[in-house]
Amino acid sequence: MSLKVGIVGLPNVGKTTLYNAMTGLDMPVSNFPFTTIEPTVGAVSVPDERLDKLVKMYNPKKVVPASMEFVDIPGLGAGASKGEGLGNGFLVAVRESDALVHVVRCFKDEEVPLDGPLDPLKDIDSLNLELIFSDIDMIEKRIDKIQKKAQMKVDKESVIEYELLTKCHDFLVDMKPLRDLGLSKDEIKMLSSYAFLTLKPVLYVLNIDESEIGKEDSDVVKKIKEKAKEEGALAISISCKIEYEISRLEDEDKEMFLEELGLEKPGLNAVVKAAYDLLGLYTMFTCGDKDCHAWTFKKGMKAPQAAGCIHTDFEKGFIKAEIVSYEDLINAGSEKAAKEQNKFRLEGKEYLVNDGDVVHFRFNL
Ligand SMILES: Nc1nc2c(ncn2[C@@H]2O[C@H](COP(=O)(O)OP(=O)(O)O)[C@@H](O)[C@H]2O)c(=O)[nH]1
Ligand SMILES: [Mg+2]
Repeated sequence: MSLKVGIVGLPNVGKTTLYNAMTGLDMPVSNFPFTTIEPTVGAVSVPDERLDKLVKMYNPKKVVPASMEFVDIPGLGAGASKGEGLGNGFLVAVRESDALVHVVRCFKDEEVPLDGPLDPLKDIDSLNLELIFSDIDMIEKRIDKIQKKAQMKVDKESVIEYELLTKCHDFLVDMKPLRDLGLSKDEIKMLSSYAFLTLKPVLYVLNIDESEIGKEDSDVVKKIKEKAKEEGALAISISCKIEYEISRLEDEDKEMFLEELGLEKPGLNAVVKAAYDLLGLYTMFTCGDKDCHAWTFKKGMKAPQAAGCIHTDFEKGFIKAEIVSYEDLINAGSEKAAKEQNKFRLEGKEYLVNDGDVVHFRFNL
């Protein structure tokens, strides 16, 4: 599953700080806008308490968590859709992302330069506007091409496409993102080749002051969370700087620091989990005394396709899947006990794999 989450936001909001915290890498972070000059991709392990419990049960030699890719996409200042800042080259990186994490600056820090007064809601609009302009631009180019054909009703496809694009265009010029338009599944499928930027699922990461961690949300954070809800987007507030510091600590120190902050877990866990959900991803596990492995597959996949996420041969030669749900296995206490309680099932090609299924695929080559 090579799905990518693009990290976007205005300059100096903490994108690279968040990226470094998640990936464990150390890309340059500074107060200069456009410090990051190229999109960088990094793998991030998906935190999963279920895997931790399975590891306790199986005691394997090796543990492999599910992972997903995040891309630090710089250069999206106001005017990006017109080639300003680092230009619209970066819009390509946005286009190639399957979902977006939009980092919003809510922290006050005199030392980190800001373009005008701190105004997170305005910042959100200003970045979203660039994405809207880019989509409008793309639609207008396409409409120019097919308009004549559609109006003369040369073929049915161009008429349908023209009408759909016109509907999208009218919505965008009202400065609204396409994800709010309520398009049907079929319409979304028809539009998939355009990879519209405002149709991508979004998670707002509100980068708050460290003094606000664990406190009640500030008014502006509350407002953004409401706005996100209306848009069908998600929002999480964390301090990217503190998350970065947490990510660099050894386990023991980490726990102490989290306790001091009044946090149960790092805020990053929730960010990664939310991004995973945005992409419509599920996790299945393969377990044994050699290794415990969490695997990512797409919600709605049948057993052979899910098997293909482990190895293409598994899909080609799929015979059956031996399956126990995570809950049944944990409740039974061991694989042996779960088998004795008849909690293992044999499923065939039509089985829709569930989130948390512990699987063993039978295949032949
Ligand atoms: N006070 C504070 N500073 C931060 C925070 N996150 C990032 N910064 C600082 O803001 C500056 C820009 O951060 P960076 O991650 O490079 O932002 P980017 O331009 O969005 O990639 C750096 O000096 C960071 O140390 C935060 O949560 N609090
Ligand atoms: Mg950066």
